[in-house]
Amino acid sequence: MANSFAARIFTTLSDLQPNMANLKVIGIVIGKTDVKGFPDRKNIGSERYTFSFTIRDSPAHFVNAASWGNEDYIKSLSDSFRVGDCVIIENPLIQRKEIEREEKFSPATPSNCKLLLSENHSTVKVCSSYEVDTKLLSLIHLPVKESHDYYSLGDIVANGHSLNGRIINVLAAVKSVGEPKYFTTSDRRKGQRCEVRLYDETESSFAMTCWDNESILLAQSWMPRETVIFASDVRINFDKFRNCMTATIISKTIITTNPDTPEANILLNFIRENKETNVLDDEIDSYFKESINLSTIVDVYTVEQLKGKALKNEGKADPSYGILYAYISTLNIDDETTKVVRNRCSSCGYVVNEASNMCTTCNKNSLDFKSVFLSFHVLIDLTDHTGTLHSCSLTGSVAEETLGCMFVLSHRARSGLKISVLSCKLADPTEASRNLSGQKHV
Ligand SMILES: *[C@@H]1O[C@H](CO)[C@@H](O)[C@H](O)[C@H]1NC(C)=O
Ligand SMILES: *[C@@H]1O[C@H](CO)[C@@H](O)[C@H](O)[C@H]1NC(C)=O
Ligand SMILES: *[C@@H]1O[C@H](CO)[C@@H](O)[C@H](O)[C@H]1NC(C)=O
Ligand SMILES: CC(=O)N[C@H]1CO[C@H](CO)[C@@H](O)[C@@H]1O
Repeated sequence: MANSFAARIFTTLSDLQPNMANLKVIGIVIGKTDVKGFPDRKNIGSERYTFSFTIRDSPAHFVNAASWGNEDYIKSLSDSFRVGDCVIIENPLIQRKEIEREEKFSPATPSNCKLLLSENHSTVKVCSSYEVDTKLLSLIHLPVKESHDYYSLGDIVANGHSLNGRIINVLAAVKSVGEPKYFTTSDRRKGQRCEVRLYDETESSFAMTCWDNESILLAQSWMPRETVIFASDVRINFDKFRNCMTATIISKTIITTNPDTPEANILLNFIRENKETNVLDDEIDSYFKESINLSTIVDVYTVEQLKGKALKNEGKADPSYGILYAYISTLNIDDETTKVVRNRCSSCGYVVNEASNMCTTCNKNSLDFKSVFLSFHVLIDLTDHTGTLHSCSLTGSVAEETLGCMFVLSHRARSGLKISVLSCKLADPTEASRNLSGQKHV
C-alpha cells in the first residue's frame, strides 16, 4: 500500500529535471551540514543563513538540497531532522547542478540537479519510521560509493605523505569516540572538535577528526568495537604535530554507519573475534591519553607491597592504581650506554626498533612508511624503607613536565608488572609518616 501510494505521488530522484515545478520528493537523509551564516550582500549589516543535506530514494540515486533564509527559519528547519530520518519535500526548486562548483564543498551525486528550498515556497516534513517503506530505510546502510572502493587504514599509513590532502573513502571499525570539545576561535567564532579512533585488520589505531556538530552527533551514536563505518570522501592529512596520517570529515563526506556490504561484514567478523584480545592495544592507546583521574587514586603502597602485588597479579592485564612514598635513588641521565631519548611510533606509541627504525608492534608484516616522534626514556630506581624498584622508566611528557610525571616499569616480561606513576611530587614528611604508620609492614 505504502509503495503504490509512494509511486503515485512522489517524483523519484532519478526523474528530476531542472525547472520542474509543483512536485513532491521523498528520501532518507544520508548527509547534512551545520548551519552557517554569511553577511548579506544585498542587505548590508544583516546575515543570511544556509545549510545543506543529501537525500536518497534508491541505491543509485541521491541528490543534494540546500536552503537559504533568515536565521530563525534555517535553524528551525535544520533542527527538525537528522541523518537517518526520512523526509518529504514539497515544492523544492529544481536547479541544474554546476558540477565543479557544487562538488567542491558538497557530496558528489549521480544527479544533474540539486534542490533549493525556500521558506515561502517549500515545505519539509519528517516521516516517522513506521510510515516509511523498509526499502527506503535500508538505504541508510548502503555506502554511496562502490563497496570495494576504499583504502584500508594500513594502505593510508603505507602511502604516507603521498596521500596528504587527498579525498578518499575509508572502511574501518570505531575504536573510541572522544568527548566533543567546544572552543572559541581567535576571531570569536564558536568551534567544536571530536576525535574518533578507528581500526581495522591492518592498523590498531587511526585518528579521524570531526569539526562540525552534525558529524559529532553522528559519531556519538557509534559503539566502540561494534560499529563499522564507510566514510566516503574524507580528507587525509599528514599531521605534522603528531607526525602521523589522519582523516578529517569535511562537507563532502557521507558516512554510512554499519554498511551492509561483504567487505564491511568481513571487518565486523574481525572486530567480533578480536574483542577480548585487544587489551594490549588499549594499553598502547593509553599512552596517548591523559585521562586517568588522579584524585580517584587513594591506596598507599610500599615497594615491598608492590612487589608482592606483582607476584599475585601475574598474568593479569588489569592495571591497579596507588600511591608510593619513595625517593628517586638513581636518576642516571649521563650514562652513555643507555639512551635517554628514543623514537616512538606515531600510531601506537611503542618504542621503535633502533636499528631498523621500524615499529614492530603495529607494523608486523611489512616495511611500510611509519612515522616516529622523539620521547624521553630515562631509567630510574625508586626506593623506600622496604626496598627498591629498579629500572623504572621515566618517559615522554612526564619527563618533559619535569617530574610531573609518568613512570613505566620496564622489563615487563621479567617482573610481570608494569607500573605507571602518574604524578610525582615532593611528599610532606608528616603526611608520609602518618600514612605509612597506618601500614602493617612498618
Ligand atoms: C516571502 O513572502 C513574504 C510575504 O509574501 C514576502 O514579504 C517575502 O519577501 C518573501 N520572502 C522571500 C525570501 O521571497
Ligand atoms: C554546535 O553545538 C554547540 C553546543 O551545543 C553550539 O554552541 C554551537 O553553536 C553549535 N554550532 C553550530 C555551527 O551549530
Ligand atoms: C575526579 O574524581 C573526583 C573524585 O571522585 C571527582 O570529584 C571529580 O569530578 C573527577 N574529575 C573528573 C575530571 O572526572
Ligand atoms: C593518600 C592518603 O592516604 N593520604 C592521607 C595521608 O594522611 C593524611 C593525614 O592523615 C590524610 O589526610 C590523607 O588523605
